[in-house]
Amino acid sequence: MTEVKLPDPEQLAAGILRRERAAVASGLNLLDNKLAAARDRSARLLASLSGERWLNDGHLIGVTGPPGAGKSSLVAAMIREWRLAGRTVGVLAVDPSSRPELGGGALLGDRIRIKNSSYDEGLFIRSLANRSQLGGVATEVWPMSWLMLGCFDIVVIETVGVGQTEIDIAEIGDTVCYVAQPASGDTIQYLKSGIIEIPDIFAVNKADLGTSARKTASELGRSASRPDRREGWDYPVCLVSATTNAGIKPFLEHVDRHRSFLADVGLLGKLRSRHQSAWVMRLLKEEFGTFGLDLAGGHSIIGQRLSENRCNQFAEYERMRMHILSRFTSGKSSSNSTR
Ligand SMILES: Nc1nc2c(ncn2[C@@H]2O[C@H](COP(=O)(O)OP(=O)(O)OP(=O)(O)O)[C@@H](O)[C@H]2O)c(=O)[nH]1
Ligand SMILES: [Mg+2]
Repeated sequence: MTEVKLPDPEQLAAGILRRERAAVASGLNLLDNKLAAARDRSARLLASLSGERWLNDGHLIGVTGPPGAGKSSLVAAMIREWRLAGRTVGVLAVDPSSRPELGGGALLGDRIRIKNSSYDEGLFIRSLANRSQLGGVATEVWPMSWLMLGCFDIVVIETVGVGQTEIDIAEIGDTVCYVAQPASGDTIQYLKSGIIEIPDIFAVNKADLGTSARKTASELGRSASRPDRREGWDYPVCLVSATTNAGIKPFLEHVDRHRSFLADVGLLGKLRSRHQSAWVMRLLKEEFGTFGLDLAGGHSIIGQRLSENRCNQFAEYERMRMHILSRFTSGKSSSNSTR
């Protein structure tokens, strides 16, 4: 078997922070590589990218909703506005349209290129085919979104689905936008029955269809008034049309307003740190199983260690991995603290 040369994580991190496209692409590939040697380097890469910035800067936005609601079209419209305003954007599209039988993974990219033919340094799109099929968002999407947060003002994650996917996306994004399809009762039923969490912002797309979109918007407005709403936030329902561009600017104002809200009430850093802990737990469990989690001290010790090093949870993650690996190899199985 030929050995694939893996990039040096520290050099890669430096290139990513300078927003070099080749470094961003290579970093994302590394995070997506499941080989044991690559996992070591991925953890080192993430550790060298961590810092205060990850608690305070940028905006991670999840865009989710049922198939065909117009998520990719809406993301393309959002990108156009952001780029006009000079903001840099990274996109992770977990896009079922990128199924190979439908012609590959560039649908969103193609759509944007149509309007924006020149090469754009401030925009990076990565399509991930078939990553949400096991009822949730694949674990690699989370570190990938954080890598992008290291070098873009705005990072968007587009996912399709209902149920677990929304819960997962709510554990990645600062702001979750739900794109609803006009005249589809499903979303309202899911909301009422609590199957989906309340997203921070609703976008009822295809407003150009007229009455059906307006009706869906007003029904959603009523259904979203559940008691588990976050205090101080108004959960706006926006009517938009990705095709005609109607309503996109006001919708984006709500998106920005949500980030300001989180920052003002001191929730942004807390939310991110909580999300990071949840994903570190998931990554450790995926790699080592519950036995591995126990070797690192169990849930509460791991949670405590992560919260003590909030700015650099990936470095903490790397230390825990190393510890578990050494325990595996030395054959010890005590579940004491890793200190
Ligand atoms: N009339 C109208 N059609 C739209 C609008 N936005 C998207 N569409 C159409 O809706 C269809 C689905 O759009 P996509 O953007 O691919 O939807 P999606 O939610 O990303 O779809 P999946 O990723 O496959 O789940 C396409 O045929 C679009 O042209 C809109 O604002 N108005
Ligand atoms: Mg799509």
